[in-house]
Amino acid sequence: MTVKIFDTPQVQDFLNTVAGFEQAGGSDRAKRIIHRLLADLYRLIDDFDVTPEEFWATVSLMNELGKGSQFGLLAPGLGFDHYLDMRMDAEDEARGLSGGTPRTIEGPLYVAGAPEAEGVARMDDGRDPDGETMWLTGLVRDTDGQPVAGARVEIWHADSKGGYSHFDPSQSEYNLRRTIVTDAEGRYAARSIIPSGYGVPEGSPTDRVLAALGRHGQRPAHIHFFISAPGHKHLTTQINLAGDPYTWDDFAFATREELLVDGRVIEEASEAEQRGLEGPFTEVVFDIELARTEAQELQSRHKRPRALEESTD
Ligand code: MBD
Ligand code: FE
Repeated sequence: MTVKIFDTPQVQDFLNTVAGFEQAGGSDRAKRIIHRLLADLYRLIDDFDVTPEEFWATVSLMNELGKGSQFGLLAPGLGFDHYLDMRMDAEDEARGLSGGTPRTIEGPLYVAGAPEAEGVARMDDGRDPDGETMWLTGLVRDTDGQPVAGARVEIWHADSKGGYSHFDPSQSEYNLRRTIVTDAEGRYAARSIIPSGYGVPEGSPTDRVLAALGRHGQRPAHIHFFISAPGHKHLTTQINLAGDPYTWDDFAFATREELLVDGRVIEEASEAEQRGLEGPFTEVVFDIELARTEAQELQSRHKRPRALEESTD
């Protein structure tokens, strides 16, 4: 038998009590948000006749997600990260702050405190036997085309197996993570290895949620960037290496047409020599355009708990 009780005064009064509406203390915003969230969930339980078995299986799944620190992984899979991007894009548009290279999601695998270099850096530790040499370079300019010298370009990406240092204990500290400061011409350059795509760990709680939706947990090969410079809007973005089967089938919904980059294989020894490389390599060029702003709060990345980053609240 199915019953519907959500709209009764008893349930509505109960929700007000649970959300702390009758208490003087606490945060008004927290109360209103929790009230809405619980009301939506109570109604969902009523509408879908969620059984106690289903409810407690979900609680257990959430415990497992938490135990594995996987909420930050499930979030992009459920589109939250991209949804926040869509909201920030709309906000920029409304404030007349659009223009420049588009943003896309940070993801859960950034680690603060990577080594810094001026102009050029080597990012890989040379220990990935399948690592194919990549030369990653580009110019940072403002939206008027003026080069931005001294811009901080933070780059992080996966190895040839799709693993990220810090989270993959088999890699050395800060492998494939660097901060490069652009030179007088606004250029950054990195020697690294071509990253592989990422896959959500098989059988993990995140994987099980995606499987229930008939979805996979794969990301195309990509490289993450934070770019910042005084007087310019902080940019969080990624590039995708073109030709990946998951380019338009990213479980994290981060692909944007403007951020697709074609790697160019270069065989000439003279070209390698110019860059201090020993053999054939793939050159990946990503030029970045930063929007100008005097607003200080738009010039740095948003606060978020991150690995090895001191929390600020
Ligand atoms: C990643 O490498 C990533 O960038 C995202 C968004 C989610 C999981 C793994
Ligand atoms: Fe990633």
